[in-house]
Amino acid sequence: MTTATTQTVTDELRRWIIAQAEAGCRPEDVVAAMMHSGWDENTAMTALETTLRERLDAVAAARQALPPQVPVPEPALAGSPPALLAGGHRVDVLVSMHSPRVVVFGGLLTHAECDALMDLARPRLLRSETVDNSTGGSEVNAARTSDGMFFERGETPLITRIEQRIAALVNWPLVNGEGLQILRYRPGAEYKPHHDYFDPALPGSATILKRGGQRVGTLVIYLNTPEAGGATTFPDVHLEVAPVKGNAVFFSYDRPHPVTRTLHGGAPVTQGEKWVATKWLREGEFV
Ligand code: PD2
Ligand code: ZN
Repeated sequence: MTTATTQTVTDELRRWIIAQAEAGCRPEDVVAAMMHSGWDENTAMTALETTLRERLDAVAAARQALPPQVPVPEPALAGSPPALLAGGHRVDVLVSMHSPRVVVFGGLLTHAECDALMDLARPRLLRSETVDNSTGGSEVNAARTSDGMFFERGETPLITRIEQRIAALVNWPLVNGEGLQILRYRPGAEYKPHHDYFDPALPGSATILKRGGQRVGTLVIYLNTPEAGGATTFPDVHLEVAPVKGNAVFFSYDRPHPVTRTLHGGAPVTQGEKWVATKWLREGEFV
Protein backbone atom coordinates (compact mmCIF):
# COMPACT_ATOMS: atom_id res chain seq x y z
CA MET A 1 0.00 0.00 0.00
CA THR A 2 1.13 3.61 -0.61
CA THR A 3 0.57 6.54 1.77
CA ALA A 4 -2.89 7.26 3.22
CA THR A 5 -3.28 10.64 1.51
CA THR A 6 -3.21 9.02 -1.93
CA GLN A 7 -5.15 5.91 -0.94
CA THR A 8 -8.80 5.36 -1.62
CA VAL A 9 -10.91 2.57 -0.18
CA THR A 10 -10.92 0.11 -3.05
CA ASP A 11 -13.31 -2.85 -3.37
CA GLU A 12 -10.33 -5.07 -2.69
CA LEU A 13 -9.65 -3.25 0.60
CA ARG A 14 -13.35 -3.47 1.56
CA ARG A 15 -13.33 -7.21 0.92
CA TRP A 16 -10.19 -7.56 3.00
CA ILE A 17 -11.68 -5.56 5.91
CA ILE A 18 -14.89 -7.66 5.80
CA ALA A 19 -12.88 -10.89 5.68
CA GLN A 20 -10.85 -9.79 8.73
CA ALA A 21 -14.02 -8.90 10.65
CA GLU A 22 -15.74 -12.17 9.69
CA ALA A 23 -12.63 -14.10 10.76
CA GLY A 24 -13.02 -12.51 14.20
CA CYS A 25 -10.07 -10.06 14.05
CA ARG A 26 -10.29 -7.20 16.52
CA PRO A 27 -10.81 -3.75 14.92
CA GLU A 28 -7.62 -2.40 16.55
CA ASP A 29 -5.62 -5.22 14.94
CA VAL A 30 -7.13 -4.45 11.52
CA VAL A 31 -6.28 -0.76 11.95
CA ALA A 32 -2.76 -1.67 13.11
CA ALA A 33 -2.27 -3.84 9.99
CA MET A 34 -3.46 -0.97 7.78
CA MET A 35 -1.09 1.48 9.55
CA HIS A 36 1.71 -1.01 8.99
CA SER A 37 0.91 -0.72 5.27
CA GLY A 38 1.20 3.05 5.44
CA TRP A 39 -2.32 4.20 6.34
CA ASP A 40 -2.82 7.15 8.62
CA GLU A 41 -4.59 5.98 11.82
CA ASN A 42 -7.71 8.19 11.49
CA THR A 43 -8.12 7.42 7.81
CA ALA A 44 -7.82 3.68 8.53
CA MET A 45 -10.40 3.87 11.35
CA THR A 46 -12.84 5.78 9.14
CA ALA A 47 -12.38 3.28 6.30
CA LEU A 48 -12.98 0.38 8.71
CA GLU A 49 -16.09 1.94 10.24
CA THR A 50 -17.63 2.94 6.91
CA THR A 51 -16.96 -0.45 5.33
CA LEU A 52 -18.42 -2.43 8.24
CA ARG A 53 -21.45 -0.16 8.57
CA GLU A 54 -22.21 -0.50 4.85
CA ARG A 55 -21.80 -4.27 5.17
CA LEU A 56 -24.24 -4.45 8.12
CA ASP A 57 -26.78 -2.34 6.18
CA ALA A 58 -26.45 -4.61 3.13
CA VAL A 59 -26.95 -7.75 5.25
CA ALA A 60 -30.02 -6.20 6.96
CA ALA A 61 -31.50 -5.18 3.58
CA ALA A 62 -30.94 -8.68 2.18
CA ARG A 63 -32.71 -10.19 5.19
CA GLN A 64 -35.76 -7.99 4.61
CA ALA A 65 -35.94 -8.64 0.87
CA LEU A 66 -38.98 -10.60 -0.23
CA PRO A 67 -38.33 -14.18 -1.28
CA PRO A 68 -39.11 -14.73 -4.99
CA GLN A 69 -42.67 -15.62 -6.06
CA VAL A 70 -43.28 -19.22 -7.10
CA PRO A 71 -46.20 -20.93 -8.92
CA VAL A 72 -49.06 -22.00 -6.65
CA PRO A 73 -52.09 -24.30 -6.89
CA GLU A 74 -55.10 -22.49 -8.32
CA PRO A 75 -58.65 -23.63 -9.06
CA ALA A 76 -59.98 -22.84 -12.56
CA LEU A 77 -62.21 -19.93 -11.61
CA ALA A 78 -61.94 -17.75 -14.75
CA GLY A 79 -65.47 -16.64 -15.62
CA SER A 80 -66.61 -17.08 -12.00
CA PRO A 81 -68.26 -20.51 -12.34
CA PRO A 82 -70.72 -21.36 -9.56
CA ALA A 83 -69.28 -24.88 -9.35
CA LEU A 84 -66.35 -26.96 -10.59
CA LEU A 85 -66.17 -30.60 -11.61
CA ALA A 86 -63.26 -32.25 -9.82
CA GLY A 87 -62.57 -35.93 -10.39
CA GLY A 88 -66.18 -36.32 -11.53
CA HIS A 89 -67.56 -34.68 -8.34
CA ARG A 90 -69.39 -31.32 -8.35
CA VAL A 91 -67.90 -28.79 -5.92
CA ASP A 92 -69.64 -25.45 -5.30
CA VAL A 93 -67.65 -22.21 -5.27
CA LEU A 94 -68.99 -20.16 -2.37
CA VAL A 95 -66.38 -17.38 -1.92
CA SER A 96 -63.33 -16.29 -3.91
CA MET A 97 -60.92 -13.66 -2.54
CA HIS A 98 -57.73 -12.53 -4.25
CA SER A 99 -55.51 -11.02 -1.55
CA PRO A 100 -55.02 -13.22 0.33
CA ARG A 101 -55.92 -15.91 -2.20
CA VAL A 102 -58.75 -17.70 -0.41
CA VAL A 103 -61.50 -19.85 -1.94
CA VAL A 104 -64.34 -21.42 0.05
CA PHE A 105 -65.80 -24.57 -1.48
CA GLY A 106 -69.16 -26.20 -0.74
CA GLY A 107 -69.72 -29.96 -0.86
CA LEU A 108 -66.11 -30.96 -1.50
CA LEU A 109 -66.77 -34.17 0.45
CA THR A 110 -70.06 -36.00 0.89
CA HIS A 111 -71.31 -36.52 4.44
CA ALA A 112 -70.59 -40.25 4.06
CA GLU A 113 -66.95 -39.46 3.09
CA CYS A 114 -66.59 -37.15 6.11
CA ASP A 115 -67.98 -39.82 8.44
CA ALA A 116 -65.69 -42.49 6.95
CA LEU A 117 -62.59 -40.29 7.44
CA MET A 118 -63.52 -39.57 11.08
CA ASP A 119 -64.12 -43.29 11.74
CA LEU A 120 -60.76 -44.25 10.21
CA ALA A 121 -58.91 -41.54 12.16
CA ARG A 122 -60.62 -41.79 15.58
CA PRO A 123 -58.61 -44.75 16.98
CA ARG A 124 -55.33 -43.17 15.82
CA LEU A 125 -55.72 -39.66 17.29
CA LEU A 126 -52.94 -38.29 19.48
CA ARG A 127 -52.33 -34.83 20.99
CA SER A 128 -51.30 -32.68 18.00
CA GLU A 129 -47.72 -31.76 17.40
CA THR A 130 -46.39 -28.89 15.32
CA VAL A 131 -43.10 -28.65 13.48
CA ASP A 132 -40.25 -27.47 15.71
CA ASN A 133 -38.55 -24.94 13.45
CA SER A 134 -35.29 -25.04 15.35
CA THR A 135 -34.69 -28.75 14.73
CA GLY A 136 -37.09 -29.75 11.94
CA GLY A 137 -38.69 -32.32 14.31
CA SER A 138 -42.13 -32.04 15.94
CA GLU A 139 -43.27 -31.04 19.42
CA VAL A 140 -46.48 -30.68 21.43
CA ASN A 141 -47.49 -27.03 21.18
CA ALA A 142 -49.79 -25.02 23.47
CA ALA A 143 -50.89 -22.97 20.44
CA ARG A 144 -52.62 -26.05 19.04
CA THR A 145 -54.82 -27.86 21.53
CA SER A 146 -56.38 -30.41 19.19
CA ASP A 147 -55.79 -34.15 18.71
CA GLY A 148 -54.51 -35.30 15.34
CA MET A 149 -53.09 -37.95 13.07
CA PHE A 150 -51.73 -38.25 9.53
CA PHE A 151 -52.79 -40.68 6.84
CA GLU A 152 -50.24 -41.88 4.34
CA ARG A 153 -50.89 -40.58 0.85
CA GLY A 154 -53.01 -43.21 -0.93
CA GLU A 155 -53.48 -45.18 2.29
CA THR A 156 -56.99 -46.42 1.36
CA PRO A 157 -59.13 -46.23 -1.81
CA LEU A 158 -61.26 -43.50 -0.12
CA ILE A 159 -58.17 -41.41 0.60
CA THR A 160 -56.88 -41.87 -2.95
CA ARG A 161 -60.25 -40.74 -4.34
CA ILE A 162 -60.23 -37.62 -2.13
CA GLU A 163 -56.62 -36.84 -3.07
CA GLN A 164 -57.42 -37.17 -6.77
CA ARG A 165 -60.39 -34.83 -6.30
CA ILE A 166 -58.24 -32.24 -4.51
CA ALA A 167 -55.49 -32.45 -7.17
CA ALA A 168 -58.06 -31.85 -9.93
CA LEU A 169 -59.79 -29.05 -7.98
CA VAL A 170 -56.68 -26.93 -7.42
CA ASN A 171 -54.70 -28.07 -10.48
CA TRP A 172 -51.74 -29.32 -8.52
CA PRO A 173 -49.98 -32.70 -8.79
CA LEU A 174 -51.29 -35.28 -6.33
CA VAL A 175 -47.71 -36.25 -5.45
CA ASN A 176 -46.99 -32.68 -4.24
CA GLY A 177 -49.49 -33.15 -1.41
CA GLU A 178 -48.55 -34.17 2.10
CA GLY A 179 -50.58 -36.99 3.62
CA LEU A 180 -54.03 -35.88 4.84
CA GLN A 181 -53.96 -34.67 8.42
CA ILE A 182 -57.05 -35.13 10.62
CA LEU A 183 -57.61 -32.83 13.61
CA ARG A 184 -60.25 -33.10 16.32
CA TYR A 185 -60.89 -30.04 18.48
CA ARG A 186 -62.84 -30.55 21.73
CA PRO A 187 -64.66 -27.64 23.45
CA GLY A 188 -62.10 -24.92 24.24
CA ALA A 189 -59.53 -26.29 21.78
CA GLU A 190 -58.12 -23.94 19.17
CA TYR A 191 -55.27 -23.38 16.74
CA LYS A 192 -53.73 -19.97 17.30
CA PRO A 193 -52.98 -17.84 14.19
CA HIS A 194 -49.93 -18.96 12.24
CA HIS A 195 -48.59 -19.26 8.71
CA ASP A 196 -48.45 -22.72 7.14
CA TYR A 197 -45.21 -22.09 5.19
CA PHE A 198 -41.86 -22.79 6.81
CA ASP A 199 -39.85 -19.71 7.77
CA PRO A 200 -36.68 -20.02 5.66
CA ALA A 201 -34.69 -18.10 8.29
CA LEU A 202 -35.25 -20.76 10.96
CA PRO A 203 -32.56 -23.41 11.32
CA GLY A 204 -34.91 -26.44 11.17
CA SER A 205 -36.50 -25.38 7.87
CA ALA A 206 -33.65 -26.68 5.67
CA THR A 207 -34.41 -30.28 6.75
CA ILE A 208 -38.16 -29.87 6.28
CA LEU A 209 -37.75 -28.29 2.83
CA LYS A 210 -35.83 -31.32 1.54
CA ARG A 211 -39.17 -33.18 1.30
CA GLY A 212 -40.72 -31.33 -1.63
CA GLY A 213 -39.77 -27.70 -0.98
CA GLN A 214 -42.05 -25.08 0.52
CA ARG A 215 -45.72 -25.41 1.29
CA VAL A 216 -47.55 -23.23 -1.23
CA GLY A 217 -51.19 -24.04 -0.48
CA THR A 218 -53.53 -25.37 2.20
CA LEU A 219 -56.97 -26.95 2.01
CA VAL A 220 -58.85 -27.29 5.31
CA ILE A 221 -61.89 -29.56 4.90
CA TYR A 222 -64.59 -29.54 7.59
CA LEU A 223 -65.66 -33.06 8.51
CA ASN A 224 -68.50 -31.99 10.81
CA THR A 225 -70.39 -28.85 11.78
CA PRO A 226 -69.56 -27.88 15.38
CA GLU A 227 -72.47 -26.62 17.49
CA ALA A 228 -70.68 -23.30 18.11
CA GLY A 229 -67.29 -21.71 17.44
CA GLY A 230 -64.40 -23.16 15.45
CA ALA A 231 -64.30 -20.78 12.47
CA THR A 232 -61.11 -20.63 10.43
CA THR A 233 -59.98 -17.01 10.78
CA PHE A 234 -57.73 -14.79 8.62
CA PRO A 235 -56.89 -11.96 11.04
CA ASP A 236 -55.04 -9.79 8.45
CA VAL A 237 -58.27 -9.35 6.49
CA HIS A 238 -60.86 -9.96 9.25
CA LEU A 239 -62.28 -12.97 7.44
CA GLU A 240 -63.97 -15.88 9.20
CA VAL A 241 -64.94 -19.10 7.44
CA ALA A 242 -67.66 -21.05 9.21
CA PRO A 243 -66.97 -24.78 9.57
CA VAL A 244 -69.72 -26.64 7.70
CA LYS A 245 -69.59 -30.39 7.14
CA GLY A 246 -68.21 -31.24 3.67
CA ASN A 247 -67.14 -27.65 2.89
CA ALA A 248 -63.51 -26.53 2.66
CA VAL A 249 -61.35 -23.41 2.68
CA PHE A 250 -58.41 -23.24 0.29
CA PHE A 251 -55.64 -20.65 0.44
CA SER A 252 -52.31 -20.29 -1.35
CA TYR A 253 -49.13 -18.36 -0.64
CA ASP A 254 -46.63 -17.67 -3.41
CA ARG A 255 -43.75 -16.90 -1.07
CA PRO A 256 -42.96 -17.73 2.54
CA HIS A 257 -43.68 -14.23 3.78
CA PRO A 258 -46.45 -12.43 5.72
CA VAL A 259 -46.99 -10.19 2.68
CA THR A 260 -49.19 -13.08 1.43
CA ARG A 261 -51.62 -12.13 4.24
CA THR A 262 -52.29 -15.83 4.90
CA LEU A 263 -52.02 -15.64 8.68
CA HIS A 264 -54.86 -17.90 9.81
CA GLY A 265 -56.09 -19.75 12.87
CA GLY A 266 -58.78 -22.05 14.18
CA ALA A 267 -60.97 -20.12 16.62
CA PRO A 268 -61.86 -21.91 19.88
CA VAL A 269 -64.67 -24.41 19.64
CA THR A 270 -67.25 -23.30 22.20
CA GLN A 271 -69.77 -26.15 21.93
CA GLY A 272 -69.41 -29.65 20.52
CA GLU A 273 -66.43 -30.95 18.59
CA LYS A 274 -64.79 -29.76 15.37
CA TRP A 275 -63.13 -32.18 12.95
CA VAL A 276 -61.05 -31.13 9.95
CA ALA A 277 -58.89 -32.79 7.31
CA THR A 278 -55.97 -30.62 6.17
CA LYS A 279 -54.11 -31.12 2.90
CA TRP A 280 -50.88 -29.14 2.59
CA LEU A 281 -49.47 -28.71 -0.89
CA ARG A 282 -45.74 -28.46 -1.57
CA GLU A 283 -43.85 -26.85 -4.47
CA GLY A 284 -42.51 -30.22 -5.59
CA GLU A 285 -43.08 -33.90 -4.97
CA PHE A 286 -43.52 -34.67 -1.26
CA VAL A 287 -41.44 -37.73 -0.48
O1 PD2 B 1 -58.95 -26.14 11.85
C1 PD2 B 1 -58.74 -25.03 11.36
O2 PD2 B 1 -59.63 -24.22 11.14
C2 PD2 B 1 -57.33 -24.70 11.03
C3 PD2 B 1 -56.90 -23.41 11.25
C4 PD2 B 1 -55.59 -23.10 10.97
C5 PD2 B 1 -56.45 -25.63 10.55
C6 PD2 B 1 -55.15 -25.22 10.25
N1 PD2 B 1 -54.73 -23.98 10.45
C7 PD2 B 1 -54.15 -26.14 9.69
O3 PD2 B 1 -54.41 -27.35 9.69
O4 PD2 B 1 -53.08 -25.65 9.24
ZN1 ZN C 1 -52.75 -23.68 9.42
